[in-house]
Amino acid sequence: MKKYLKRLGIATGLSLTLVAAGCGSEDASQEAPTGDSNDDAVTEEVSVGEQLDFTITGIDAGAGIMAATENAIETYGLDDYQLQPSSGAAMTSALDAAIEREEAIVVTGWTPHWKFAAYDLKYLEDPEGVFGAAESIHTIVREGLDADLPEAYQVLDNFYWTPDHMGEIMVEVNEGAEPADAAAAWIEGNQDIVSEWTNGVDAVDGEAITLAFVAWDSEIASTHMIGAVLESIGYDVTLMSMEPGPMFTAVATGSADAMVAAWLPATHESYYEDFKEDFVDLGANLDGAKIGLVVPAYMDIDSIEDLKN
Ligand code: PBE
Repeated sequence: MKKYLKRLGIATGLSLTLVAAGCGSEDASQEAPTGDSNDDAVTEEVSVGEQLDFTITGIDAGAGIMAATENAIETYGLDDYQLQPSSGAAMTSALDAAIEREEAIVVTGWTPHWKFAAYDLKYLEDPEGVFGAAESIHTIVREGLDADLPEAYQVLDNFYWTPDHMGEIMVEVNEGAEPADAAAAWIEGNQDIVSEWTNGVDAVDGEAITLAFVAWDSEIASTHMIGAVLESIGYDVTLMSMEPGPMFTAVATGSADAMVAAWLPATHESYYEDFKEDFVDLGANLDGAKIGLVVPAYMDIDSIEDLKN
């Protein structure tokens, strides 16, 4: 594989520090030809892969974006790379630490997500289309919910918002708010939108409903929000956090009543195909979602293909 020759600039803090330390030693200054500028001293051959330690920082192993990234590694021939599983929270703290030092990092990223408001980031282009085009997030309920809890069914069927709406809750939570508090504040400030989901729906008297979700930042926001809306019309709401496979299983078997966290058509395609006969898909609650590989804007690459260099 032909290695890409990279001229290190200010952005690659670690290498610059190493070179600077070298220059400070007597040996290095003796070896350096007279008149050598600092600029030349920081020119090195470090491939993008080496800068990244051939690691893609991932999230929880069952996430759809992890399977898609394995597929990208295969499709783009990124044979030397490993996909490091972690969690959504560990991924964003690795991103934060790398940006703090202006180091190279590539993460499994998705929109809506607060990280795009907090940092200057970019998606790597995906000319092979491995990560699919725009995604929608669907609301899925158990068989029989329309008969058993018709008011909840109506609200869940009506629920539709935008990536910006979801983002407002995510940003608050990232800044330290409890998800329930951030959801309540959003509902308070967006009565016009929420009333479109609840208008004409009768109040209920403490009937129990359980919502399954995975603790991804986006789904923490949406599930707490819609849970609070259901509480506002009288439901006794339980939010159950679980892994992605169990989330789909729970709604398919009826151990959970609903979820608002199915990313389709691509991200959760395999889970969806496994269970689609056993639950009811109420369609999109959000359009314009996206998954892909994400890097800090200061990195000198634009496409997943560039990871090979
Ligand atoms: N995500 C957020 C999930 C769906 C929601 C993109 C991390 C996934 O990859 O499965």
